Amino acid sequence: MTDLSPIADQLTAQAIELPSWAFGNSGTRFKVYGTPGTPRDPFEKIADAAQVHRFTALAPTVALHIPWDKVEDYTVLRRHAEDHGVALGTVNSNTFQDDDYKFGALTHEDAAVRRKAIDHHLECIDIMHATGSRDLKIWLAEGSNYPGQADLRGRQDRLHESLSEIYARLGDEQRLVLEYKFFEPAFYHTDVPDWGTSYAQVSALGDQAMVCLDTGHHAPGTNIEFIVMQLLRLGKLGSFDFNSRFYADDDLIVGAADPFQLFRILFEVVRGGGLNNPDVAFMLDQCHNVEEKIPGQIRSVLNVQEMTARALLVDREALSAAQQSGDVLGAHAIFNDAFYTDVRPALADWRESRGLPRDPFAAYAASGYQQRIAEERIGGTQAGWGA
Ligand code: LRH
Ligand code: MN
Ligand code: MN
Repeated sequence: MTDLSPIADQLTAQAIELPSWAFGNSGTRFKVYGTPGTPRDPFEKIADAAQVHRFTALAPTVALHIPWDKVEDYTVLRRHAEDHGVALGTVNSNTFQDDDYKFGALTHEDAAVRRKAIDHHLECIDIMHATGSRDLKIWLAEGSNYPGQADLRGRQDRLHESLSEIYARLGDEQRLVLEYKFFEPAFYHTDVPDWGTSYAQVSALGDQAMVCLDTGHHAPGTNIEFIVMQLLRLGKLGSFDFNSRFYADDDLIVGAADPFQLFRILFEVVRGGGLNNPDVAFMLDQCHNVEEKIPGQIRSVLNVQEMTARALLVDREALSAAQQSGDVLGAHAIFNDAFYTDVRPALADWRESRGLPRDPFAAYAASGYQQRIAEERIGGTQAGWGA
């Protein structure tokens, strides 16, 4: 059995933020399948997220998306979360579901549209004060479909102006994280397509602005762990949106498509001092279209934990020695030895020693929670692309 005691403290400190939208119904543009028990409002989404934390102790916070999670009084939502043993986390803005934003929001040619989009972000910051959230996460669905359609340079300049106004409103303890994505919904150019653009924009704002890296937002074949290394090296990796993909922005369970890639990313996190580092938020950004949502999130946080444990098990001293001596295959073998270590039995023991269930899936199933919500909740909301 793998001895986890040397890395137990780091595992215990691990915290992964859940997206509220993972608990609602979602799907593709072809069909959204309803699931019995789907939350009808943000309060129920948070109650469901709390179940993931209850059985894993890995997910103490829940990210909100505004306006999907709009409520009358956010201090009530905050207390509700606390009553369920979790806290509210990152606030995500949304400038991609309004007719006014057809040709952009923060980059729009029309000052009135930019004003509306900036005001939405200022409202998000007000919400963050009420929820106690630190991070405002901005992902922009802005770009163009045809060469010549848009003034690429002008949009970049307007983006800087808009972000500056939002940034100026942040409290001392708050941060702005700017997420990039290489395409979709725009198919020719995107205004924040890559880490370099995000880095350039946030660097121009100041220390409280960081980059958000969504693992599904890169072209196939991109060496994501290299980007992780570079952003950590530059002190600008603010957060992860973890998920996995086979093709594009698939939003599947993290670690499902390419566990080795997740391992390589987490190794660079460990190597670069990003683990248990308050500057780096570990979030999930996933949708569960065909699988059960709460167990889907349990699977996700366990996948991250398992790969974190393996990344922590890399014999870094031996690896450095092999690297320095030019021992190509030796270094590769040391790296892979950790990747191929099955840490699951040891993590079950570790959970038990902390008063947690050895098998969180079995414990959740036995709790009766799923049956209860399926009976009680009629008429759930669609996550994300609807309510
Ligand atoms: C965009 C994105 C972004 C959104 C979320 C719902 O593709 O990754 O983080 O806020 O999806
Ligand atoms: Mn994302
Ligand atoms: Mn995405």
